[in-house]
Amino acid sequence: MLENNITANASGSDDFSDKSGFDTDLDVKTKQKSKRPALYRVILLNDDYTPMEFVVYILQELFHKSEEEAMIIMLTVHNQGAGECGIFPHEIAEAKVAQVIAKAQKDQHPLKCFMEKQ
Ligand code: TYC
Repeated sequence: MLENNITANASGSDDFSDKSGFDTDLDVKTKQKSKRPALYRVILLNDDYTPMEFVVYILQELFHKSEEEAMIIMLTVHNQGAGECGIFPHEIAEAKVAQVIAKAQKDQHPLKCFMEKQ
């Protein structure tokens, strides 16, 4: 990611003063910074009620996992309490979490999902 930082300085001591005595010069500095976007893990939590098949379906449908990958992640969450579905930039992670929660609510499952900074 490229970012332009422009700094205007109207209070420096070098020397374009008008008759009023105010400093009228404008220093414009432009620098380019390369920045990686922050990444976020999307985490699923275990519960006692959401059907295993529903979790596998979510992982395939929203996180583009194969059936085998989805099964492994689902069983990891089931056995360990939590597990990662993917790592995304902030906006995408936010959208994935919202989609999981919307689908779970629609089918009245208590499935919980959240994001955390990587
Ligand atoms: N523990 C659930 C069950 O036994 C299955 C499950 C797995 C639920 C993963 C949520 O994120 C989850 N039906």
